[in-house]
Amino acid sequence: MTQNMSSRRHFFAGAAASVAGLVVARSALAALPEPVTQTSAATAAPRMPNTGRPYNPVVTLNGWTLPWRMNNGVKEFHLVAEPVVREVAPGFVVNMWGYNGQSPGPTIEVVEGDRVRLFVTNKLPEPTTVHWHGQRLPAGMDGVAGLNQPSIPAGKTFVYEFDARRPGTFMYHPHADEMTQMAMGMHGFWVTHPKAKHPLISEVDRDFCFLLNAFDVEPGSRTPKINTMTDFNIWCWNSRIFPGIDTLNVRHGDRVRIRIGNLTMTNHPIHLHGHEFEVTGTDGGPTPVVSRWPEVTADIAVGQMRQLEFIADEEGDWAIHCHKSHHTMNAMGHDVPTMIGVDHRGLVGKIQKVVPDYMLMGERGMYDMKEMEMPIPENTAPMMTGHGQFGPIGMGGMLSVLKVRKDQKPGDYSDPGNYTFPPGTVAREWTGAAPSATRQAGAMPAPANASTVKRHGPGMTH
Ligand SMILES: [Cu+2]
Repeated sequence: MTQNMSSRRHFFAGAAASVAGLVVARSALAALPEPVTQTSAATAAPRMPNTGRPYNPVVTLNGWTLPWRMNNGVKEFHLVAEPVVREVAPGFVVNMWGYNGQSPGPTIEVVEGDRVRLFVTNKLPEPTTVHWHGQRLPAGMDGVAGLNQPSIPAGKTFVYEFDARRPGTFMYHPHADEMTQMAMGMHGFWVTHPKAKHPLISEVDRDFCFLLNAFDVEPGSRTPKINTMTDFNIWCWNSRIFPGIDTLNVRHGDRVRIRIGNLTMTNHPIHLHGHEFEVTGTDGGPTPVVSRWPEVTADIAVGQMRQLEFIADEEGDWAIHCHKSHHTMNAMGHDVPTMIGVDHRGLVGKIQKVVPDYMLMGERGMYDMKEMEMPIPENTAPMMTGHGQFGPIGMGGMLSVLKVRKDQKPGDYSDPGNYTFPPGTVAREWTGAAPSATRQAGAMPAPANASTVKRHGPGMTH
């Protein structure tokens, strides 16, 4: 680990040095729109369009929308690909690559039919490109390095230009050294709003978007491992983890759309509590009405985007999360054995000979850990954390809360705080006589150590 860390340090020291050398000449940038940088990881208010056709803007969870300049009827954006420091959760920052100060990059919002010009300045220590995932455009604008264009060398600015031909939900990301650049956090959201009423695109009261992304950050370090193929440990929405992901705050009765894109290496079944939704669109466009059915979980495969829509007609605080339970956890050592049912008395010393990192935890499940607030290395997210009004929530990663409130004002996206549960509507301890429990006939009697789970060898935690 020491060696890894020092080689990472060298890598980044080198990267920083070469980035410092890449001062883009002012004169060269004179004709470009001034790049806009965001330093905060907070959810920005929706950006109302001040030029061009009107539309109802989206809200990017823990993100923001890039302003544009109108130049002779063309919307001009300026993306800057650069190393960034992203606060993934309070107290946990990660060295990433991104755009305009953040990972993910800013959301780009345009209207169907807009002529769009995107300047991309490369402040990374290596070449990059931008691929505009899902867009109809000339092949030379599609951004695959070598296939569609020469890559953008470090220090250079390229320009992309095309018409936003179809409305929908898209994303952008590099198509040059993808393994490194995507693993480091380079991606962003793109929404093309319809130019007029569209039979398959409903007008919604709230329109949220976020990307699913993942990193492999060794506890105690702050730079992702870029060669990781499947063993990611930081499961993010827009490069944030619970409890760092902002809540989705809506007014009771609102029609809500949530747009989600998956840029990780695995699928994520996104599950919403308390409501049924329909998938009204993909990155391929709005779905035909006859193809829609009610769901409470939508699986979002790698490289896919989904638009979920529903009426928020149940007041309360409702979890929305990935249904893979390892994705609602934060960084954990990978060699933690399953210890449920193990009697620890007098065993810690012996176990530590076999499992050096072993701590006295987990014998009644992992629930203990969320209350223990275990000591953890500096700059590491706790494995599970976050508190609700009834206590610790015991999850991390890909989790947020849909807050549905009658008194949330239209257009107000601020967090209304805890839900006030109507009296008598919360599950509670039963203190009366309990009805006798029925067990399945013929069930085997449980042995004394019934809850012992056999360990299948080191690292068997998945
Ligand atoms: Cu997941």
